[in-house]
Amino acid sequence: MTRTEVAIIGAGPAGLLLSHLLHQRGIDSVVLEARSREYVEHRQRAGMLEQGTVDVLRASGLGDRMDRVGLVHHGIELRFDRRGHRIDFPSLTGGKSVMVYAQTEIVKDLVARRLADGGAVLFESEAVALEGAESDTPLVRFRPAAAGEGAGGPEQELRCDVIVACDGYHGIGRPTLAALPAAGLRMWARDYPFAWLGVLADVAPSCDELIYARHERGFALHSMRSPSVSRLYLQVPPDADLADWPDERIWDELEARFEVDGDFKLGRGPITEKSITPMRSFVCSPMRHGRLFLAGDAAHIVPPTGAKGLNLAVSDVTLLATALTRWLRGGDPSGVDNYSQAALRRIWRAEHFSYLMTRMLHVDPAADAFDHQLALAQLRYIASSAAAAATIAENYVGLTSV
Ligand code: FAS
Ligand code: PHB
Repeated sequence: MTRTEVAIIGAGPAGLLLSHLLHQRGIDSVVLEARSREYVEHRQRAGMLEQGTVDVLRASGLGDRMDRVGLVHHGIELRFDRRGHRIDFPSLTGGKSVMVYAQTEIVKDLVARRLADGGAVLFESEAVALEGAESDTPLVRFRPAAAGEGAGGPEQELRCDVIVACDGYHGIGRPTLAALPAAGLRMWARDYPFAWLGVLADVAPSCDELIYARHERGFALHSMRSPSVSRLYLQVPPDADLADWPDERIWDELEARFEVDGDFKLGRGPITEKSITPMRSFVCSPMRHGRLFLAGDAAHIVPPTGAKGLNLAVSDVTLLATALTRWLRGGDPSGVDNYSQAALRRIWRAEHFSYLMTRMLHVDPAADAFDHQLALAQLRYIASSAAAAATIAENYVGLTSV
């Protein structure tokens, strides 16, 4: 593999979807992924799709399995003061809803489709350098999978017209851009004094829709993956160690935080996966310099309280696929020149919503009683005002224009 039009770094949702959308527009790409196919298809992450993401997947021929096994949801519950308050999406957003369909399933669908279409997705092939972003002949140096031994073969070069780093927060795309003075890269970051302990459990969900709970002991989220698999999250300290969280302690803590007047019983079952995710907000700008572009988590991170991370990755690459097509096929650079500015408008809107949901629903250990009352006052306002509830609903289902 020595040349392509678009070299894509990373086979997460951003990189795979970009490759698929470019293929549909007749543009050749190669996806380089450091990890194995097994790893990327089973890494537990997001689960909530905005209406816009669902529309993109359906329109690009990737909606069949999602529509068969995904769960359409018409609202969420905010739980606090031992009471549940439902936020109804269709009545507050002119008929919109959301879809629960795991990121793992989207990645499986995308990998299968790219390979079926003859796409080049090179697993266990780590990009080690992105060169020539300011030239007309950029290239990627990568270590392909040595035959049968996983990543680490002799270094190879992939020449291309454009490099798109979809390589996540810890990838090399952003540092490469940062090392180009002319790019003038700026970064904004906020780390939160808590993390999420996420579990996957073989037990039927105890609710029909997601429950976001603020309890004095901390935040908890009840999500799901199917009628027989629950996905739950627990606010923990940023330095929490999974070794300190045996299953029983997790279930006991979740039960305590979901406490509510009325009949609610949290079902328990075997926990099949546990992970701790740090909580941060991060944005960098610009998301393009010369022939190097960033998309998805490579350029921005949101705390998952607003369920925006995966959805932002989809909106970035949808914008970029159109812009690159206009440039590479029509010689019109207006789309790529505007990509960063257009993407960042949506990103900052999602950053604010995710920040607001995180501060409102989590118990900050450094916060004082006044902060706690402010958060409860905001929750009570949303529970009692259609106008306040509409701001949550329209951001949660995804804004068509920002
Ligand atoms: P990804 O990080 O998914 O993919 C980047 C890919 O690039 C990876 O496969 C990586 O192996 C590869 N890569 C990196 N460096 C490379 C190199 N040098 N060469 C080749 N390949 C390289 N979002 C939500 O909305 N809800 C959630 O609950 C949620 N939970 C999350 C939990 C965790 C632990 C994490 C880390 C994120 C979570 N997110 C959640 C956000 C997540 O879903 C991201 O938004 C989403 O994965 C973004 O997709 P990508 O931009 O494709 O990046
Ligand atoms: C999930 O199902 O993984 C999920 C749902 C909503 C969130 C975060 C995670 O806000």
